Amino acid sequence: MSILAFDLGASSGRALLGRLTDRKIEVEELHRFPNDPVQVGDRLHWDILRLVHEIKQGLLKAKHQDIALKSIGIDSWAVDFGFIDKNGELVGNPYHYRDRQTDGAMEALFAELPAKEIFGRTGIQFLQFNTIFQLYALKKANSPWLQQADRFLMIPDLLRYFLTGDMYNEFSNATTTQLYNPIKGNWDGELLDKLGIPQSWFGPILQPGASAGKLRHSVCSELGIDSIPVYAVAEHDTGSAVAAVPALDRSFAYLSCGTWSLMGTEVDQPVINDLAGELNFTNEGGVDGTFRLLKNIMGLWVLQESRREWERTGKSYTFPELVASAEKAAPFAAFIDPDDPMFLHPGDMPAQIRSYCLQTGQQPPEDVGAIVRCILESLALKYRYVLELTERLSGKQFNGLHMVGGGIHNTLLCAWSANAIGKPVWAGPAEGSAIGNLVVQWIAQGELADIWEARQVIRESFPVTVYEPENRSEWEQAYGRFLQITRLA
Ligand code: LFR
Repeated sequence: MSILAFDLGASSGRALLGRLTDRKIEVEELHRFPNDPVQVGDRLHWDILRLVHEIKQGLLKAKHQDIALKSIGIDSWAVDFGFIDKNGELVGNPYHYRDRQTDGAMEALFAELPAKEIFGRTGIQFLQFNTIFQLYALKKANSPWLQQADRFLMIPDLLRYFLTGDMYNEFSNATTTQLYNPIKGNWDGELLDKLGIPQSWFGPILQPGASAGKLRHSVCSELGIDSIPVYAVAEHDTGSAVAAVPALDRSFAYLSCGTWSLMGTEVDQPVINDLAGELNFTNEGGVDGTFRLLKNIMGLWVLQESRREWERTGKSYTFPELVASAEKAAPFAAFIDPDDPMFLHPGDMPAQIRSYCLQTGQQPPEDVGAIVRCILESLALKYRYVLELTERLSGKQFNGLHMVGGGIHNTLLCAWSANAIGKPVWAGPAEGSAIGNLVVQWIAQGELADIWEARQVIRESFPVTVYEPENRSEWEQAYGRFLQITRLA
């Protein structure tokens, strides 16, 4: 019997079909579709109704291939949301977290509510696009949405609602709002009161693996299919990706590598203390009561945006071409801190990189190969920095790094990451989020015992490529210079 995972990522959305036979997972991409944000005037939106359409197309493809589906689950990136009014209708068209509405919102809110208190209550790192700041920005802008809103749903909650008619908030995503209190195990009512946000918007929280209803009658009759159970999975894509890390050792470090790079370790209890606050680490809710103690790193976004910029100016390169050009460029010529806020919004990244280099007294990279090399080396070195912070904060020592997600197709980045951290990188699987989504459905159905059996089965089903560290002394020296230039030291 097959199940389906809808995984909505920044470069595309996918419907991945999963089959589990004799402890072997097989996956097949049934449907792939664009998930581009839509700029309207100054605002950056989700194309939310198109996604409902694409999900239905995925279900239709299953029908046309005579695939009987036992269940489906949906995951996507965190923090974004929509509102439902009291008639059950969508209010407005959800914003994308890279919209500029939250520029300055963090600082403005901190003047009213100290950062320390917010972190103490939620254990979530400060990123300007967190839901709490998006809501604050909507309030400051007197958005009429706030008058119309009756319920708050994160994007996968919203899509699930459109498919099932049932409204639930899923746990892993709920934690990323920075409105959830992991100590209380519920929405932080006092925090919501202080922000002037109605508690009544926030509904019951489902754990990954809970039943979340079934396809509603209207969807089934439109598509001519029987109803299918829908599960809450780790609907935060990073939660699903970490569920799919094929670790055998319970104390492991991971890097979920895609548009974002999310690096950290899994913990049983959130780590909420001064050091975690100072290092701006987060505690995002995971599968089986775990938490992801991690830090966001801007990731391949800077490369993806550079490519888009080159394309806009008439020069198209494939990712393999870009990587090949980087390999030929001079090593360690210039570094950026990929997490500088100047790289957050969509835009002309090569120009931003040049201006970062000028500001930090470096010769800016000029040609494509030099720019790509600068991005990839800087990412690998930032991984080293964050891995060391993860060890310091968690008190664990890691003997290597698990990399999962589409970014592992970039073998140069994997190899350089191993060089930068001076430890092996174990890369795989690439479809981390979708596989994590699938295994949580199988755990819910009793096909897999728990997350540890799931990880074992993933390990036996998908190849893991090992990258051993090389050129240690050059990378060690480069790391010293990187820390100085980026002022991280
Ligand atoms: C990765 C991710 C990160 C989150 C960012 C924005 O896709 O979900 O975990 O910080 O996107 O939501």
